[in-house]
Amino acid sequence: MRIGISCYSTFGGSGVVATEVGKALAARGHEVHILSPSVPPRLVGFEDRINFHEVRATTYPLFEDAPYSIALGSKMADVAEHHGLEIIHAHYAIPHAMAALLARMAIPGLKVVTTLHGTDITVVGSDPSYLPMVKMAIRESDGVTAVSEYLRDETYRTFGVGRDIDVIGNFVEPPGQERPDCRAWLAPRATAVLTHISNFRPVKRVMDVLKVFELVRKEVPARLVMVGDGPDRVEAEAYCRDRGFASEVRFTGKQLDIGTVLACSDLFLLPSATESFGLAALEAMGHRVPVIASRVGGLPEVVRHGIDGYLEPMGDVEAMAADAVTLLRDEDLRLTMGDAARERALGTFAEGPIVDQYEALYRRVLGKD
Ligand code: GMT
Repeated sequence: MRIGISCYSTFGGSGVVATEVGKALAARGHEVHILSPSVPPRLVGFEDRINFHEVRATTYPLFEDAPYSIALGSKMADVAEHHGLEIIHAHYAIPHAMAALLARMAIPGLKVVTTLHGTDITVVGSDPSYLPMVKMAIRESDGVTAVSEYLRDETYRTFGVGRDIDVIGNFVEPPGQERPDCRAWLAPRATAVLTHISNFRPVKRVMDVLKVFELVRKEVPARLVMVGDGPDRVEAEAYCRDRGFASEVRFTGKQLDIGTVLACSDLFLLPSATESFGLAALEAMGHRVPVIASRVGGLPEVVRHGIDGYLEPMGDVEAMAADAVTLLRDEDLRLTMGDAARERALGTFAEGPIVDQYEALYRRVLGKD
């Protein structure tokens, strides 16, 4: 098949999933064209059957903002026409799904599959300034997927659309074996390493990560590694300085090689306000790292409370810290949970079966079943 994939190029789950799906499809022999404002972080290296198309919205003095959605629709139509695309797979509804529907109007026969990732439904998509168009895009796409049952149900509840939505989760690959041992860079000997990875947006509640760590460090020698960047980083760094534990927290900024950090981590913290799936948690689990997270959104579909980690009410930093201390004081329990987490991540959420589901959906919308 010849497939166009549209996604954001910023660090974030939807771009990661889109790029990894594209790479997996190309490895299976499909021709893949990725359309994005710049090269997505996971699209490193030259790979056969993967093509990248930069989307640029030309500006004009009349425009207050260059109309990116129109430029994206135009690029989709152009690539579809000249490379014979059969499908555009839009990752994150706004504005990729609407742009793909415009391209479909320009190129008869082109099909549109939309994957809903999270805040395109739960936060931004339900805002009245976007809701009618998100609803239309969900209704009119030839296929729609959501990354969890929670997100599918939220979509039905918020938009009242009466159509089938396939649930296809995020996935991970088995971690590569060759990694530098970074534990000595992160923490002194016999000190636990807690890790958080996100884009530091309010929905991630990075201040809760710090509050959990602040309680844990009183009980167990520990270091915290904060990977990523975003609007709440300045406040987070200031908090660590003000509370006198800045030297125990390492802010790494955005990192491509999260595998190396996870391979040196004992626990992963994800106290989000909402999380449609929680790809970062799944990646931690793939590295045998138990997860302590909020019991919100799709996280209970990923992390099994008491088996792969712990789920606590959102904002309950005391409970999360108590869980962390329990695990850090009981190495056998932590290793057992780490093994269970890895088995779940690489079993239920392995790349192969998940990409099979996307392929089957493409065939279905193309009538190739
Ligand atoms: O940052 C992004 O690219 C999208 C982001 C979001 O806020 O929608 O992440 C979502 O998509 C990921 C991949 O499907 C999920 O694993 C994340 O849970 C989800 N984030 C939220 O729901 C907050």
